[in-house]
Amino acid sequence: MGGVGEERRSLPPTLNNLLWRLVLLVNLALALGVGWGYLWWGRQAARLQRDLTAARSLATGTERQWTINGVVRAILPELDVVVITHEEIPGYMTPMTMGFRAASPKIYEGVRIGDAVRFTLRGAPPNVKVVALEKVAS
Ligand SMILES: [Cu+2]
Repeated sequence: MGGVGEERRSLPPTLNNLLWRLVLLVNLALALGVGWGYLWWGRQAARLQRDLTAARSLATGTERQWTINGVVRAILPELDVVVITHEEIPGYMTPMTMGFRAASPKIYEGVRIGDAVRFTLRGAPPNVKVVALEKVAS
């Protein structure tokens, strides 16, 4: 046992302590970085999956359905068209004002221009129709 010799070779207690803290900090930073990376990639993967699903259903013309909010801008009974400013239609359209064909004239009965509505679109894009429409408190 060369007690004296070992003590000389080891680092002074304060420097040793400092190094440990540094190691801990580096480990913590790495752990946080890796954790954040996993979260970020997880979110990216989920988003890609969603986009892929949306793109596939658009490409194959699969029937889909959305229920979204909007405001009625015009009603054209002779065409069975309701012009609506609509919010984003996930995987299909960005927010805009446009005309939608109604599945039947009953759909827009009692609805007035300026009404805030919640409506359901159904069909295989771009052949979608309004199948339900109800006024909401604006
Ligand atoms: Cu649109």
